Amino acid sequence: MVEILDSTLREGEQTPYVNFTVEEKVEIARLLDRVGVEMIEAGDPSVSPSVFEAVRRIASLGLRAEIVAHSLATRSGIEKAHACGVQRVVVFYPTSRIHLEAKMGKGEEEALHTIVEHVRFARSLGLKVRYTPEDASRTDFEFLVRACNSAIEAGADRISFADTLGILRPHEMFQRITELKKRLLPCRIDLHCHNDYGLALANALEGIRAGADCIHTTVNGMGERTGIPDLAETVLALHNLMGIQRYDVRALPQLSAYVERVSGFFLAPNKPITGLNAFSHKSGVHTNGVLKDPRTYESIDPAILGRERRIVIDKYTGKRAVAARLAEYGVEVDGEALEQIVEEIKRVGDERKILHDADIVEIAEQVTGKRYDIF
Ligand code: HCA
Ligand code: CU
Repeated sequence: MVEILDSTLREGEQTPYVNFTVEEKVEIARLLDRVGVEMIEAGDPSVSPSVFEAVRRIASLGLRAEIVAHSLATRSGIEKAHACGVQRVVVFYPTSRIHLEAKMGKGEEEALHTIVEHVRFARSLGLKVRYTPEDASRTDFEFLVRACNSAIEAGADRISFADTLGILRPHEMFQRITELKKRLLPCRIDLHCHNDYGLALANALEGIRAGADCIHTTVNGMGERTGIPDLAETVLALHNLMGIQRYDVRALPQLSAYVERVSGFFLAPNKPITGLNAFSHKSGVHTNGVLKDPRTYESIDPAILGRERRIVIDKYTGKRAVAARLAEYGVEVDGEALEQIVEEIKRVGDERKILHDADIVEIAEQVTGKRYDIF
């Protein structure tokens, strides 16, 4: 069974200039629970008092999702996670040589010791443990296997394969997870894929195909640098492309819009699923097709998300779309008049003017010499 862990409240809050209030985090957690994600990564309680408070509040809500706290491999970090009342803690500690040498100033043996000690400590407090080998994708494979198996022996039941810099290509992700599955002791495998080359979701899906268990997401794809897979894109890929229909697809647009508003992190119009243009059609060829049968240019029915299709009228648009738009206002035109209206729309469009519906009706009035009282 494929699972989703949403990390909007942890990875997502690592987006430059994004900070949520405790109340906003509680609301986001509730909306995530409505979508039905299996795990919510609520934050690293060591970051600040407000992050601590948010994790504590969310852990006490009684949500369906398992609530997870993130922590460096330190006793105080794990103790704080425990004090928040979460079910699971993430112990993260890097394994790549560059991170160990340049950042931590530690050797591999020392790293193994630290990982084991802190996984054990977390287990001794009764917490479930996920171990994250940070920068796993750039880690010597034999050492990665040793680090993960040491963590599993110490009590971790999940490993997060972190492509921290988003450098893998999908076929490489498939190979790595296939190998890891052969070499790791029994555990579940999470996929934490960064989007530096725009490959995060593709990598996650290949990891799942190779037998991994869980995809990490954030709402609107937020996170360090270019973020990680977007929750809505992930859910729709599972829902439409893989037939996994466990999540509440309709709850996604509201969640995305809420997070957009409170984060000030605005969506690009071409953002899949939740972006303004995701269900917009423009050229004459496309609009003609969609008006005859939406399946010509829509693989996703916007209605399953509670969204509506949008036909943009400008110089690319043909007669059918213009006639349909005017008909919405009770204006019936055809033949010569319709052709003249489309011509005028093309002329105005060439001047790069944006045409609102009122402008289109006005053009129809000019052409037909009639008056349409539409507003
Ligand atoms: C980071 C840590 C992390 C951890 C991922 C995970 C990463 O660098 O901030 O716990 O699965 O990308 O390695 O987000
Ligand atoms: Cu990350």
